[in-house]
Amino acid sequence: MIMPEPFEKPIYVTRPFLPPLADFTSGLQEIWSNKWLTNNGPALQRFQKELCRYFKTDNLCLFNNGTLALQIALQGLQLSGEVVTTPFTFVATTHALYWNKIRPVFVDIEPEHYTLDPARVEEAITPWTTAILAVHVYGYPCRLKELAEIARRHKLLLLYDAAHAFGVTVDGRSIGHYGDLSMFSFHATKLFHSIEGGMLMFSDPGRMKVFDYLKNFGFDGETEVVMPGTNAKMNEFQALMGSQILGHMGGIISRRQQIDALYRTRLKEIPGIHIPRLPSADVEFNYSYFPVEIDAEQFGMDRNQLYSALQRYNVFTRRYFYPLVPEFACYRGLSIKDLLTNARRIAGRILTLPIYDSLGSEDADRICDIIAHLCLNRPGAASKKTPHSTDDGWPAHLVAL
Ligand code: T4K
Repeated sequence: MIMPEPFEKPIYVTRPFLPPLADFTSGLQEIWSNKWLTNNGPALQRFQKELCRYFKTDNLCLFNNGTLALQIALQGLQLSGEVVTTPFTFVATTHALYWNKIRPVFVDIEPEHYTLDPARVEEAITPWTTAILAVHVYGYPCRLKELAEIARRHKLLLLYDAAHAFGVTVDGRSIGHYGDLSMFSFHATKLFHSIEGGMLMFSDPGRMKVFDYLKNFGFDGETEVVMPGTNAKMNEFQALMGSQILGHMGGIISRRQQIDALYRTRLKEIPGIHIPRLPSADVEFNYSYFPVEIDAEQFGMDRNQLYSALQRYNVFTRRYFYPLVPEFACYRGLSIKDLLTNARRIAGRILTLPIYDSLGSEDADRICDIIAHLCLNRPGAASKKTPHSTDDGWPAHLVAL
């Protein structure tokens, strides 16, 4: 194998899609002439209508980010006590519970797609449990039917953090139609974004008014405040960006699908790399992340060593989601009954590789070359060293870095 060279420019785990600048500029002209920058302006109203068409629902509400959307959801639903949730997520999922003084009860995930294990959820339910908060992590749908059945039997609300799941459908319906409520994040790092942004989608139209109050200080008209709300409104620039990207979603997802396919073909040949299989045929997937698990013994170096080695090649992968949420200082004191065996093992092995629409196939191929090279030249794989390798198995030109 030819020794791969480091990338000249950094390759990040993701890069945002941006609409053609000329399109955005003409949208800005409208904002300039309206002089309406935020507070339910015309761009926001248009974006909301477009999303209603996209998601085939009227029950959605926009926010300035996903975290506040989730916090407001929990507040608006007046949840309290305990909520059964996953430790394998971005910390914002848990923070939203804490901001509402709700105790997170962490239970384990299933090993295939890293979503909540329904059997563990059921075991964790107590008289204080008010809801289940599950995460469609990396866009992989949770066990929708099992969780719905548990929620129904125990009279719990079923909430989904669908931050990663824009564009995912199950049986032809957006994943946002499952459960009582879903939160989508439109952050710049997501495959669909509005710079920052978030959305709630919910089954009960009666919730809309409360969410609208809560994101706008609780105002009902000009002279009345009906509840102590906060400020979580999406502004016109965010709405314009989201609106312009929505039309490109088909192309964005199919380009990601090509990269996903390339990675799968190339990486399956490398020992010690486990690639989660794609979701079942009833799911239209969004390819929002490309997680792999590293088996240190077979690969020859552990996940952290690979993460660091790739950085020397200018490839900046991420360890989403390591450490697990309960291992952060602010949650370490919580007593957790579940051993979280799968979650702990996976957090120690997971690595998310770069995937985004503007990543060239030749770049994805080169990332695979680098990973293959690092595996072949790992310390101890003496018989397989290339002539360019140093004694400890590192490529010579990297030792000085
Ligand atoms: N629930 C879940 C399951 C979530 O994953 C998230 C957010 C939330 C809730 C909360 O939703 P939001 O309140 O964020 O809407 C990022 C994002 O900030 C966060 O939105 C996301 N999840 C989380 C998984 O990842 P970081 O700290 O890893 O992002 P950062 O700034 O290191 O960006 C990663 C890479 O992306 C950079 O190395 C380069 C690239 N990048 C990033 C930005 C911001 C760009 O190329 N351009 C950019 O503008 O948290």
